[in-house]
Amino acid sequence: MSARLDPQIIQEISRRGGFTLWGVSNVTPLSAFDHYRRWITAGFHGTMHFLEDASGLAKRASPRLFFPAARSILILGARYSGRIPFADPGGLTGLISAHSRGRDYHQVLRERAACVAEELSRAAGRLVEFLVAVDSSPVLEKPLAVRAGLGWQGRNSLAIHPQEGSFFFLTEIFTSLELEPASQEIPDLCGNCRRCLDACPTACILPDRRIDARRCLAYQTIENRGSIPLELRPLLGRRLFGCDACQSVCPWNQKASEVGVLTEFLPRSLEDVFPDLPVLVHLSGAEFKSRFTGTGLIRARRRGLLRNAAVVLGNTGCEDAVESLSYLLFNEADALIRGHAAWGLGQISSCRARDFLSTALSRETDETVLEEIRLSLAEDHGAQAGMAASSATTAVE
Ligand code: B12
Ligand code: SF4
Ligand code: SF4
Repeated sequence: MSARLDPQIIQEISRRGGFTLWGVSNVTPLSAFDHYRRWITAGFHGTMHFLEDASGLAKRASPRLFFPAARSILILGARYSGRIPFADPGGLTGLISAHSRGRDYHQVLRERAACVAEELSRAAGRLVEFLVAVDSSPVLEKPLAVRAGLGWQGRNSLAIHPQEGSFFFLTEIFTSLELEPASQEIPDLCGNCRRCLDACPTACILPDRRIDARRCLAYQTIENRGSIPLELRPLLGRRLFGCDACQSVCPWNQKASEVGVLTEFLPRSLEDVFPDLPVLVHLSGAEFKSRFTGTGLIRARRRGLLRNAAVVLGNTGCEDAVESLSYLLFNEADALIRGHAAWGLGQISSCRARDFLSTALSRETDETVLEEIRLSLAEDHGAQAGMAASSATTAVE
């Protein structure tokens, strides 16, 4: 058997690959899987059915099954920035969360991790088998990161490092190399803090460090393919894609520096952080693709993003939003988007907004949209719109 790679070499190769955090885990079963299984059984994953298939469950429980050739797992952390480098333009703009303001992290990290794996292979002086996982693979990334000494799982459920906070992505290289596993874990440093629980707009953080994803605004704006539940829509504020509330308030992020943040994840323009919503609602399918291919926003698809835009426009409570919302209500082919546009107009509830709703009532043919229009006309949204507007102005996080 050949000698194990020197940890110093692994560190240098990881750093060169752009990863500021690294650690090694063995491939033995993860006890955290028990919490995961209970989470699935309770239905907290909502419609993310890819998280529940039988073969995926077995692989999450036992990482060895994910890549039978693996002897070790190198877990890597790559930083993105939690700060906003532009002044908030306000008005009819939405907010994109910190993890999606640059290039799609899946693509970037897959490429970078493959380079790291090849360098490791060269350093080992022999051909090494490896398989890279980033996010979408059936791997319990956070419990593995804890086992490899990258951080602890905070009350908001995310992996946190004492110097780097939690604004980092996880990537794993499953490898046939025998690497020295981390000798100790970073202890839980949440202490008595409960800031993330207090800041979560929907109170979806469970007492045992798991999330009821169905109520999480990241799930609603990114993963949910259908209608956003009525009671959650005002809580979106101006969040167009993702949510950072439970990370922004975390003291470990407030004291973290920006050293090592990957430039691929930085926004290139104001629009990458605060997109102009009237521009967005006019995007055709082809224009949407051309603007968002290569970014994480493509995951929500045009349908999801315009649905979210309609909710955010409604949450502004602003008369200026009526034009964009009525444009969607009368011109959009997708009933899901028209329905949310009707809701948005109901939130504004000015004479003009109500006129548009009444006109649509006589023209609309889709029953789900008609239901949204009726609800919007029946309810007095004045008070709610005021509430939403105030949450919208405080949502830069
Ligand atoms: C599904 C998923 C989601 C879902 C569900 C989130 C969740 N927390 O479960 C939704 C869509 C809501 C989501 C949102 C986000 N996500 Co996400 N998501 C995932 C994914 C694919 C699986 C997570 C999972 O297994 N959840 C199920 C629960 C049960 O597992 P868990 O959170 O690990 O819970 C464990 C603990 O509760 C532990 N446990 C139980 N009891 C106890 C008790 C104690 C004391 C302790 C210590 C632990 C413990 O056991 C559980 C099982 O392992 C991972 C990638 C991956 N393959 O792992 C990314 C991942 C977790 N997401 C990530 C990110 C960036 C986000 C967002 C920040 C994006 C955004 N800004 O909008 C938000 C954050 C929301 C939040 N607070 O979690 C990163 C997190 C990086 C990090 N530093 O931790 C990951 C790792 C992706 C990546 N490759 O970087 N996400
Ligand atoms: S991402 Fe937002 S909604 Fe989800 S747990 Fe964190 S604060 Fe709550
Ligand atoms: S905000 Fe406080 S409780 Fe929540 S994860 Fe950070 S340190 Fe832990």
